[in-house]
Amino acid sequence: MSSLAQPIAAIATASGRASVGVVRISGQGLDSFCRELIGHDLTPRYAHYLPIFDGDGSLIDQGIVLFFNAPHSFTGQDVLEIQGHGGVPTMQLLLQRCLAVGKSVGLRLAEPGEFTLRAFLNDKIDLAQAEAIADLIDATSSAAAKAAAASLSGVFSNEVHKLSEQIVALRILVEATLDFPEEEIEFIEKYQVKQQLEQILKQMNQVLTTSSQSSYLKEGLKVVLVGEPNVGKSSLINAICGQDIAIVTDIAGTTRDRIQESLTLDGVPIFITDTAGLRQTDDPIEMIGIERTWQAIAQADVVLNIMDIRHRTSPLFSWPKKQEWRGKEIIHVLNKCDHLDKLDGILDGVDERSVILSAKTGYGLDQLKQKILQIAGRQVGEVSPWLGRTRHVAALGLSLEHLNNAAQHVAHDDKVLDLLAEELRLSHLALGEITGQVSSDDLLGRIFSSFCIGK
Ligand SMILES: Nc1nc2c(ncn2[C@@H]2O[C@H](COP(=O)(O)OP(=O)(O)O)[C@@H](O)[C@H]2O)c(=O)[nH]1
Ligand SMILES: [Mg+2]
Repeated sequence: MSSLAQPIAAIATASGRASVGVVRISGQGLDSFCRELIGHDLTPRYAHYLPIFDGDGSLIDQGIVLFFNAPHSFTGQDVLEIQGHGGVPTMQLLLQRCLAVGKSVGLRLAEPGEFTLRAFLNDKIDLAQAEAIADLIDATSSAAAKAAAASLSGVFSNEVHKLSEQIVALRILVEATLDFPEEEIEFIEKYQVKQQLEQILKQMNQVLTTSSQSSYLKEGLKVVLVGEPNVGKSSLINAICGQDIAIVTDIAGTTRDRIQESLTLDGVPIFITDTAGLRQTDDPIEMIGIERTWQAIAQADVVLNIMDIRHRTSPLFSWPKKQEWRGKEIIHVLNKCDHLDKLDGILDGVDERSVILSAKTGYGLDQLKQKILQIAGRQVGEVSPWLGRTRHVAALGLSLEHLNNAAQHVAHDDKVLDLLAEELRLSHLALGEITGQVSSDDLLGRIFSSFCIGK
């Protein structure tokens, strides 16, 4: 990773036609650079309206120049922001002029995410907050943007810190008692270790659930439509997406390959897949389609088990042992309800994840969408408390696993303190990866390289 001392510059705004564009520079001790570029000293945090001249004395642009002196800036270093007119040539000229003036101090172009990386390395923000900046910029819905803004303000990091602090408090107690093994049992009772562990486990489970549900806002929910031929899968994907993307006929086996479409439900990106109907067949092409259906099920988060309401047969019931179903959220869709005169009592005693629907008339479609959103942990219009990433979910899962092991040791063993200490250490370590207290160069490289330049 590159040296923090070297100053960096980039155009921070998107390239194109815009009223304003920003060139941003970060480095240690930019005073002399500013003096040479502008001609005089700059008052920190003051909006200077100034001309910027090229090397030959010709005017490039007039704009607002802001100087943030270290450590009171986004990166924690001196930061200069030049707001010029947002055309591409003007922005390029301003950047080139900065690079020319800054040559003597080693000013170079910034890499993607390098300003944010500096903010992280200078303890201005933690790793989860740094990720939230990228998530805020990349958000594809207002719900995802609001959740990312909450993460950036530190809501998620605070939850992780609270968990960390409780584990640390317990670690200190355990490690202090390690040298006195004869006091183990009294120790566990005296400090109510069991109860403390239960309390932390409960909290961690809640944080994990919210993180995993909110990660759907960013990463989307993979939904697959599955059923016997002719139950109305293709009709339903068309109805959900509001357009004819799949061929619908009453000839069984019409859909031979997977058809994918994406849409947004209340801010949650949904990737929906129509599949070939599952049945026993000798047709080699249909067999390939059916193989792909099983693959689609294996990759999905949610399975819509579509049935004809009059027969209610399903591959889920014919092949219940297929491992592809494992861990999937399943919604049972009783389609073609327009064939029935009366719908009363049909859902009595049936799994609550069932919906009566007609892909033909649209009956039940809103209810189905609600059920899909519920799986993503969302009530319509609700703001998620923060935005999780898969990385956070994995780290929380690992931390939880070690905490569970710790609880097991306490529950089953007498001489447990050293094992308990080790599990608590590993649990704490996993949490540290979320906020970046423990992080490798490799991890940082992967996170920051996905940023846009100038951020
Ligand atoms: N009456 C009625 N017919 C439907 C409904 N959904 C699908 N169909 C009909 O059932 C047949 C098979 O539909 P299709 O969507 O191709 O089923 P798939 O094989 O599961 O993809 C077509 O003739 C559709 O028009 C529904 O809700 N009501
Ligand atoms: Mg079909």
